[in-house]
Amino acid sequence: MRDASPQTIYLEDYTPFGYTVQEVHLTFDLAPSATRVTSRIRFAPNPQATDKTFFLHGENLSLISAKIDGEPVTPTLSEDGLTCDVPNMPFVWEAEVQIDPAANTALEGLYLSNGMYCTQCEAEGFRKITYYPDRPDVMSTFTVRINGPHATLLSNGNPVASGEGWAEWHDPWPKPAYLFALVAGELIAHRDTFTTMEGRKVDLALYVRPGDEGKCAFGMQALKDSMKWDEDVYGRAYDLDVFNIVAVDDFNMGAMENKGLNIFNASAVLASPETSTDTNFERIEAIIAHEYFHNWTGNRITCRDWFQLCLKEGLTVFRDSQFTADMRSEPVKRISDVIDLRGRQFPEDQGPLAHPVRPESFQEINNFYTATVYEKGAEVIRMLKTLVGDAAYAKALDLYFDRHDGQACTIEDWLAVFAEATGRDLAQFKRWYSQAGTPRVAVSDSFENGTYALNFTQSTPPSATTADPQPQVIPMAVGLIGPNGDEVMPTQVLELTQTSQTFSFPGLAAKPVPSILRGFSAPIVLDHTPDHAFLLAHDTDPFNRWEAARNLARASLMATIVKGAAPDQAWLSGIEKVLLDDSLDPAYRALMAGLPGQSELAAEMHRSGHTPDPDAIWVAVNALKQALSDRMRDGLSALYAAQQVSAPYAPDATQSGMRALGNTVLSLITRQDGGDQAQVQYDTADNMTQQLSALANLIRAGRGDAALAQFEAQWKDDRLVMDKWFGLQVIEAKPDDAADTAKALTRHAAFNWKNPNRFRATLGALAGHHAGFHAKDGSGYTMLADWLITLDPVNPQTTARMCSAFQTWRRYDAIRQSMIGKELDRIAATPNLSRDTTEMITRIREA
Ligand code: B3K
Ligand code: ZN
Repeated sequence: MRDASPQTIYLEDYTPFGYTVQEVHLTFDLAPSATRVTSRIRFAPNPQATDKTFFLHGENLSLISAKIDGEPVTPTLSEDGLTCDVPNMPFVWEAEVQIDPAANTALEGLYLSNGMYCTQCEAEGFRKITYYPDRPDVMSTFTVRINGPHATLLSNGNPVASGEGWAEWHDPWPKPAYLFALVAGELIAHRDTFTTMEGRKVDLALYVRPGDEGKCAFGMQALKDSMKWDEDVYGRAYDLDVFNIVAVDDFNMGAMENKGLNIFNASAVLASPETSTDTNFERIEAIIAHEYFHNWTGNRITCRDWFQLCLKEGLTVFRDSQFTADMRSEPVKRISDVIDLRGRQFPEDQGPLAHPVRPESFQEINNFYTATVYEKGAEVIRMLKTLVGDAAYAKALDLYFDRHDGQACTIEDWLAVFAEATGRDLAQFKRWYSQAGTPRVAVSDSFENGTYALNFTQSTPPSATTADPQPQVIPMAVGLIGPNGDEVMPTQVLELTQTSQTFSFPGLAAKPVPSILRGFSAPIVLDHTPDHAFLLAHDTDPFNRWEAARNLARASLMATIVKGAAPDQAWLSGIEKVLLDDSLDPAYRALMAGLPGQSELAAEMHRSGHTPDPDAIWVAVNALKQALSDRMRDGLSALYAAQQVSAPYAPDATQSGMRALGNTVLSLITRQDGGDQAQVQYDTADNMTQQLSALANLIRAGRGDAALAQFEAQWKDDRLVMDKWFGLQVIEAKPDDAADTAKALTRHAAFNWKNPNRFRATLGALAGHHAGFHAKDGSGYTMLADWLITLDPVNPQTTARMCSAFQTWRRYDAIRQSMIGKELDRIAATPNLSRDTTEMITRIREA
């Protein structure tokens, strides 16, 4: 429902709640449209708080009865909660409410997904379950009784007792309500055990719907690997007798770290070689690790308020990226993370939705689970680690866990342990948490009398939330390479703190070529044009070698788009060499051959004073791929054959790297043979990585119809595979056909738009198809706006998230801007638009 005047919440207004909660008892009597929730909560006045207003959040609840210390009371009800007179001493609050899980399409609170009850409480969903101080700084133990006729009845913590039609759970670790969870349904458990370094035997279970039993083994192994890794690397052991994961079909995001009962989008946990790609396997491993790592960074130590979200999310993303780097390849993981950062976080930081890693105000907190909070938040921690060093990082983390276990903390608490462990003053570093925008660093150099000098000038453009950005602390990892290609100075981390700074390197025989921002040591844009071809050939830093290839490709594409130049020979010959270099990891070689995203090229054009033309970008990208294919024509078959794996399928780094390179080469072959090899791969594939890639090539070659029909017939009963079928047709459509293809798919019998995975697979694919979404006739814009308007009353959270497709609208020409502006106006004018979507559209329109 539209809030007449949506309220803005400010970080600076934080005050503690007037009461502490000592104990929560909940009883659920489950019924699809009339679930009864009875709560018994022990409150006590909070000595830390001056405001003693007793306000409990509550939304869409029917209050049946309320009592204080056993006596009926009549609270004052409002749309968002209740107030009540309470004694100035400890008391017991009891309430009974009725809720309607079957009508809950927003997938927040308690809802039904294919007949299974499940919950999503972060950030503010618990208030849709019962009246409660639904804020992360109110922590309590929970005891939960579930009455329902289901085989599986789960909640947080340890099982206490159960019988026919009921189960009781107790979570001994105090937690905020956002970590509460309940699941009830007819589920099958895939079981295992893990013994912690403290000798505690933990029963593990992955609960799935019947039919999905065969897709559990990989997720379970990933869980055990994560548990072991957190012990080995961070010294953190698990702390309950059981750890349960449940897969659900209808879920707004990837997964949720509820204490002892993680709930996962089925797409983020179920995997089998036939139905999942290597990329799916890697993502699943990372998400399982991420949610598991939250047990310490998020659950044992949580956030004081939602402005501190990056305290748990930035740190946990950083930890899961360390895990993936350890499990697989560090350079490949780093490159993939930077591609993702540039693809999702940079546009956010450089557009109307820019906000600091720790925002200072919001209307709807769900709109701030962003790439900035998560991914830039993780980059900030990576920089901190680079600056203080590994040993000091470990010491600071130990101090953090010791000092703050069981608390709800702030970024100030986090930085204080680093300041204390290292003696550093982090006042300037803290700007990374308060300033929005991507810093740009320009580089110039000189060489005189054997001394090489590098000058760095940093600047951050003003943004919606940061009018006057100040210089930040930028760890700049730099190496120097001599003219003969040998490294003359291994990596050193220079610390930039001022607007302009010069660093000198004496004693050099000749002017070196600098390799700057090695390992992408800070989330910035570097303005520097060294000899990229030289660095591509000689850089010892794998990230910067990849970056050199990227820079060459970007320059080549820009020259084609702006001046009609032919593809750059330096890129073509450099990449050919890399692709044929068997001494390099195949996964790395596949990444080297990748091109910058089309949206990234549009941003680059806009920045350099050109109006991006999505069609011209599309044409240039295809011309460069064609040129590489033509150049390598004779060697492609052998290179492809060398990547075929004869061993049984395994989703490990070695095999998936070979398949990644094999599929990169297949796309080059398709440009020569029109899809013959792709057809062979499609017909013989025994795993989804190769089947899907072959299908993509066939569509691109204009001969995908038969394979698409075969694929649909083969996989019509597997909803996760069918999401791929929906998405791929849009992703691979020619720009002029993208919106029509998406439209036709929305008329398909299997297009269940209320399922977020299917909605995202289809409409998200359209939004991600740069030239298709920005088709000249505006069909992409209208199509997306129509569906956002349709989805908003049903699922505001997923709608609001997808509004970001419009965030870059000011880059484009006047006609496109006017078409998008009209769509934004149309969405904004929709009656009863949700608070989530209203906030997003307002911020985007203000650009
Ligand atoms: N903490 C959850 C995200 C909740 C999103 C709420 N809109 C998953 C995660 O980051 O691990
Ligand atoms: Zn998280």
